[in-house]
Amino acid sequence: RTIISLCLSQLQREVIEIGEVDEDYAPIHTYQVCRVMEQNQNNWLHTNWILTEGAQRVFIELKFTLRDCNSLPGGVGTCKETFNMYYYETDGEEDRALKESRYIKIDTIAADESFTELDLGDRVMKLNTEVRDLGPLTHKGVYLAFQDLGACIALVSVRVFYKRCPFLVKSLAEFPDTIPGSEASQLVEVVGHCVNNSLPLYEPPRMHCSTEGEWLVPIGKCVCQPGFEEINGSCQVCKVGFYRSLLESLACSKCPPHSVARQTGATACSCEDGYYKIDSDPPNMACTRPPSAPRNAISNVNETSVFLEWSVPMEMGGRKDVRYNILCRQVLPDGRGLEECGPNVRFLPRRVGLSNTSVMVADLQSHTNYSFLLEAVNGVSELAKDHAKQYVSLNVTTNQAGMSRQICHNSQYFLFCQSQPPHEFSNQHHSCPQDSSYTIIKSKETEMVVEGLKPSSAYIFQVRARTSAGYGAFSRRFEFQTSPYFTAFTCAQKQYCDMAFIPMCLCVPSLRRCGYSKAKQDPEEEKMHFHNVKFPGVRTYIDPLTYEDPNQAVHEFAQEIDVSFISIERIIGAGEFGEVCSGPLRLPGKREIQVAIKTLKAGYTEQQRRDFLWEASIMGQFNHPNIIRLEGVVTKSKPVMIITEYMENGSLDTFLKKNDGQFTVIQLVGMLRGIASGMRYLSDMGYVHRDLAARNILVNSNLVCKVSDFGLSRVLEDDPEAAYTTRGGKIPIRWTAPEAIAYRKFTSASDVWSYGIVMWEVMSYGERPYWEMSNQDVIKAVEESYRLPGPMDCPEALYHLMMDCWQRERSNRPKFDEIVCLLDKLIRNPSSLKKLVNSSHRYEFTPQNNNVSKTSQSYVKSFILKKIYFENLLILMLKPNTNIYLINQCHI
Ligand code: ACK
Repeated sequence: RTIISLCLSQLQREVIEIGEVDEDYAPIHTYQVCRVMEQNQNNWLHTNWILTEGAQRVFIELKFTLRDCNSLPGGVGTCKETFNMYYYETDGEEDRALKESRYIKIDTIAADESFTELDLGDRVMKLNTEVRDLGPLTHKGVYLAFQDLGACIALVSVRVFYKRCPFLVKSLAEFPDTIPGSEASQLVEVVGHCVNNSLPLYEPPRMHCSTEGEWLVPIGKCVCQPGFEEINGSCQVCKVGFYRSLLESLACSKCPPHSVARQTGATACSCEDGYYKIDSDPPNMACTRPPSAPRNAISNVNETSVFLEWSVPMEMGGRKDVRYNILCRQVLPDGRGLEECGPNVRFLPRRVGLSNTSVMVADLQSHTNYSFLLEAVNGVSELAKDHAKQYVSLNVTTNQAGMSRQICHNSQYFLFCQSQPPHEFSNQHHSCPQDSSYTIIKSKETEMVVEGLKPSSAYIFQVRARTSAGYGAFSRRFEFQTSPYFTAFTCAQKQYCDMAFIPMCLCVPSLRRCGYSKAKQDPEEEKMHFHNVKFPGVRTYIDPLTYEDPNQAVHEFAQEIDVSFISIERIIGAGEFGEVCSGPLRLPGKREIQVAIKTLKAGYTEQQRRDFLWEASIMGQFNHPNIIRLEGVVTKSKPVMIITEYMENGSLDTFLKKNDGQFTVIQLVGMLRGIASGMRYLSDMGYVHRDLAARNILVNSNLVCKVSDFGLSRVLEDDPEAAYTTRGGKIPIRWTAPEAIAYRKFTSASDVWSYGIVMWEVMSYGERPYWEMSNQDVIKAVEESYRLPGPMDCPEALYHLMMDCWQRERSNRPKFDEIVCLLDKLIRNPSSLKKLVNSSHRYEFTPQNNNVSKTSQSYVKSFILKKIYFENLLILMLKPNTNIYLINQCHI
């Protein structure tokens, strides 16, 4: 508090200045007035001009005594028990201050205690203390004045002061002496400055000065700058052999192994000769060196493949980031030396940067000598230029090539038969039935399109190859049926020959053929051909379960992102494991992008962490415009996060409900095409989604739909739609094919069924499949051949496709590539979408089942909200916006 000096002078002579002593005989000086018996009193006392020194609010403390009017002899008359206090602001001393009219009233002051004659006799001073504050003040100074209107008072003291927050040093930051603001609860923010070799940590230190003159709410702080540490409130330099590099660390630390600090005040330690550090190594990490060579290398030759295996180096160089590189050299005949292996040799999983201690080298030449050099490297190998590379070498000789490794570069023969019933066929001759017509087409290409086929007709296709050694056997026979829509068929084939030049060819109908195949072959057999035969260049999905250590799977497929590159800005939803947020991702050297951030909530178990990161291990294997893209994972800090591309329009079901009726049919078909294309990619990769539904599709700002939710799609624990079946598994009943519900037969064909349901969801703008029917009723109805009716305004061609996806026999359902092709055709030819499902076809009971009446009863019941009987009429209240038609009045 700062006391402002003042002295009082009277405006009128009635106020008497008296020098007295108090009860302790200390001298006191009072101003008194006591003209209680006289009318019209107006006695003034004013102060000198008080310089307020910049204070915007001043406090006035008054001490006074006041006589109780009731104790006065002769009645109270005009006696008063209060007086008034006034002020007048100016920038300097003024004569006008002596004019009463200029003053502004501060308050009327009453006494808490008044005294009587008795008190006087006892010499008891009943001293009152009152404090008033005044502000906001805008001038340099102020006059105060006291007005008496007929009381008996003695003003003993007037103290005028203001409050200030005093100079302060806190957490190495200095805050200046500060005058508070003028408003009662106002806080004045003051930025401190770091003293004594200190720096602000994260942000400049701040404190807040209250009107009470107290420092409040400290924010930020200063810490000693690198090379210094805080001891007893001041920054002391680090000693020799010690360093401090990070503002966050408290004290100087001893240099880590193989590093030194030769001077005081070191901010980092330098590596001893032969030891190195890379920028990403933390400062407290020891300096390291390159590893020694791998040990115990062995090889295992299998035909023209070699499996190489080795043990970790004896000396890892002090680092954990050891990787292995393979140098492959072919030994040329006749001592002509060595030649680096060409690009045809395949290394699985790769040639350089291997984290495991084994590699498979495939597609080597048969009966050839090779020399392999295995090298171990780590993060500092690049820096250690003087360090001689250490290899271990292995010499191997390949054997004869097996059946399946050499690509023939000769002619192929494609054979087409138009056939009715399938006949037994031999491998030596073409197998067209005698009564069928056939065509042989010779081609050097490995893919061909056959057009002009008859719609809805059966065909058989085989292929054989010819090399310089002669003809090979015919391939396995592919039977297929052209659809009502497609009369073109593409066959692509890959063929492999063994070294004896007997061409044995495998033919794979093109994964991209546009035929609407209804092949009768066993789907299991078909799958074997599509998925289990791994052709070079066809990528397959790797189940993270095949990794002993799930963390390894995550880091194999997902990039680790430093959390400092991510800013969390908004929470956009709640996921199974924690919040889903969004914000910008700024990777160095890349343009900033918006991302979705799935977080793992605190307090998770190791199992939950694994389950959470499972999704990243799967998603990281995919790269397709209709599959949600994984940007990376954050596992080195908490919370653990999965970072994916950001999809502005969120999940498809909610998006469609929000925009009911807003899109053209072409836009909706475009969305469906995208989903089918994503699913085609997944099925080509051999991945079965198991939970394909509109809620698991995300939509971006360009209406591009992407398949997401690979989380626990294997067990579906996270889908609120998933219900327990009688067999104990959890399944989203409404989206799942009957065979998957009944005996867990999940295949790409069951994904196709779900895709049909997604089509229905899209065309009905997010309607719930089977509405409010119970799961049990849905299972029963589907079993009884009931299928969802065509959504309102749905093109017939799309509804036919949905119905095909819901074929009971899974091999009769279209494949995803066929679906993509059909949708492409529809988009190219919009008039094919003009014909809408008419109202009588907006239901579907296939004639295979005679239980129509039973089914229809339970089906119709699901639309009835309320039954009202009115006289002899039955009124049914039906659900709004549903496709209702009358099947049979009697049944209703
Ligand atoms: O329907 P939504 O808005 O879309 O609410 C859910 C929520 O997070 C919980 O899953 C949204 N979401 C999930 N992944 C993404 C993403 N990559 N981009 C945008 N939103 C997302 C989802």
